[in-house]
Amino acid sequence: MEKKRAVDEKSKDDQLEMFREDPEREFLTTNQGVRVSNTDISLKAGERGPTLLEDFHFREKITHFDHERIPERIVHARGSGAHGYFQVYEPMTEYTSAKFLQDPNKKTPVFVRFSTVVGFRGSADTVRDIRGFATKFYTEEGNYDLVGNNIPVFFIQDAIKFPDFVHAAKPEQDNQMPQASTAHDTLWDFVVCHPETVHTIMWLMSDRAIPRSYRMMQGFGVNTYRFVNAEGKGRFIKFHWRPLLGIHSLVWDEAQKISGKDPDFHRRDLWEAIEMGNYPEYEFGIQVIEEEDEFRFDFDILDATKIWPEEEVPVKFIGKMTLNRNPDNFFAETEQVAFCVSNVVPGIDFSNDPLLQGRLFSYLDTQLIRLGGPNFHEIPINRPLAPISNNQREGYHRMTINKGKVSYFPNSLGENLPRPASAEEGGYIHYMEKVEGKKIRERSEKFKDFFSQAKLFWNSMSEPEKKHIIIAFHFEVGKVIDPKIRKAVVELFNNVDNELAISIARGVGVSAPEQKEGTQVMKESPNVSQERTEHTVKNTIKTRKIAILIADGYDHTGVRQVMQALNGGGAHTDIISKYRGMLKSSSGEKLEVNQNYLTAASVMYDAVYVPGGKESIDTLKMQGDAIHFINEAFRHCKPLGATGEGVELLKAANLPDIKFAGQKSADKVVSDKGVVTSRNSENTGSFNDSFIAAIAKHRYWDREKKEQVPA
Ligand code: HDE
Repeated sequence: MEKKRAVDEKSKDDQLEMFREDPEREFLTTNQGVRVSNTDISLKAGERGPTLLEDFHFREKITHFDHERIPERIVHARGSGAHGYFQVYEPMTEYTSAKFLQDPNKKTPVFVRFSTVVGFRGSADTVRDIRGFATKFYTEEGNYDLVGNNIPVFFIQDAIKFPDFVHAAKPEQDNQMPQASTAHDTLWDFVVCHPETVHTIMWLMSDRAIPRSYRMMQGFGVNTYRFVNAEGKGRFIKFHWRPLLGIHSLVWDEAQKISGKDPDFHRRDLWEAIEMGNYPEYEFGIQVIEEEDEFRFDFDILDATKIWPEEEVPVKFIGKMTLNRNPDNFFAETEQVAFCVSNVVPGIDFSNDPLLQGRLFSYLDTQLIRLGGPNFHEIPINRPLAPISNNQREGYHRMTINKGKVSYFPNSLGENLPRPASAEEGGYIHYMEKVEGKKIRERSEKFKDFFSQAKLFWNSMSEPEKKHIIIAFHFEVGKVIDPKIRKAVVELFNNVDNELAISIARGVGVSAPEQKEGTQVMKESPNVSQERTEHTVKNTIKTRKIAILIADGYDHTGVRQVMQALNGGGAHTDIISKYRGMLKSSSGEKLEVNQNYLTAASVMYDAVYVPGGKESIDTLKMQGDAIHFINEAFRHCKPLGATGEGVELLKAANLPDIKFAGQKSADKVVSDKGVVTSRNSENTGSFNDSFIAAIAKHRYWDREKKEQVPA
């Protein structure tokens, strides 16, 4: 039995250490510890004879292999995890008694799992989907799981609809298509049958659903929870995470291409960032509504299809989470981690949000089948740091050897222990909310307003974001085969905005709908927009990936200067050329190529730089792959930089409507819609500053107006 331990940043790691196996044992053995003399040839009756049943090593090896898989999660099957810690900024005593939210010096260990929702375990990372953002806090009072998403609202209002929704969203039941995509008839049939989905569908069609990185997306608890302080005062709470690197997304064409080039794009990005010491950080925020204000809003605060607009209920940031360690073993940790919404600690409680109420049942239940029985809390990644003491016994794969005779309460044979704890002793006391009512299958009236917040969302988008939403509809609904569903989608979204509906209609072969009475809503909430929100930053290039295109005869001084500046700002640079190996500069130095045109593509980078060197540029100009690299990055609105003769390569790519640095004023740096050029390839100082500022902005949406770029 594990003893009580102090909870600090290292304590989960220490606990896991007891279960880690050193792979460098000298001899191969069976699971019984018997040394194996041959693991390559099975025991046979003669060189060409049949295999013998008595070959226990063969049977054990094959049997174990045959049973290696466990069922994947019904939703959120595809995921990636990381360890880290959480620290509160100041004591939250006024709001909650939760101990991990009191002491700013305390580092509470966490394990986070990010995921997509619809795709199978082996599906691509960059599909259009909501992302899961689930956090397990190993607090001194027991495990607290905050199982959130990167979009603050949900498709349905009542958990009883979840199986219907997921059946409609998953591949269709007759042919198991399409994989990891909502662009098909059953999903959109579900949508048109359920107007409550409209608000979340707006978010799903937005750039939120194609994040650049797990490290650059927000997280939301979605459901309404409760904080309860030591005096027993309760308040309604919504949880938020905001990434310190800013909130950034891919563009749709890019996301689709990455699915082929690197289906592990987000998993790799998270893994590599942590390996390199670029630890992802997120601030933890709360929105608070006092109990007496429960009915003050024009939405029901228990409705998970609604946000609490930040203009009405501001977010207070109360702490920070840092992810600083990759798992040792994907299966043992990321696959076997079991998040349960019902895992709460004293000071955190639930609300009557009907989606949350259903979730409280579902998560524990699903682990029973997925992890094979009621003892999954003993799996190392799920073990709390707080000691466990109760009378639960036996079941599949029980690890704990409970000593003594007594496994019941009350008892006289075992000093009546373990006994329930009072509130003062840390016992969990459920919030004493007064509840009364008739047993009915009904929702409150405000739940029936399906469109106001969808309109609020649409009104709050910047122009480029609106355009992306329309393109998303063109793709998703464009793939729907049944014309009556496409028409019904247009009619449904005509309740949100007539211009939106007309734009959708144009792309999906449906006639434009008339303006509906009373659908104009003027309200905005800029924080729902990724471009307008105060929660993003656009002043850092930390951890961005920059591709540098070169060939033999490149200008060495220029490359080194620019690389130094980019790396100095925390960005990662890769040298890309036709072949891997070494390249020779015009002055004889050498540089190693990290990727070739087949192993890399512009979609895997945030920006592209082309240094000078006449011979290098003459070669690149003749390479379609190099020109394509530039065109594609331009089309995806990424910053491009070029110095010296490098400018000629950008010119050769026929980028529409872009001003370049001219031959005559060598020192002048020209920056136009994220394309930064300078004819000076020896002294790149002011070029570096402009290029870094351009990369920090991430994307130049203005360029989307030029659709003639062939990439
Ligand atoms: Fe989940 N959800 N969900 N969900 N969910 C699961 O639990 C469920 C909902 C979320 O990385 C399952 O362990 C119901 C909202 C995440 O392991 C399952 C409803 C939100 C993860 C389940 C919802 C989420 C899950 C499947 C009511 C955002 C992955 C495997 C409609 C707040 C956790 C599992 C991980 C996983 C049920 C809705 C987030 C079946 C019934 C809303 C991040 O129990």
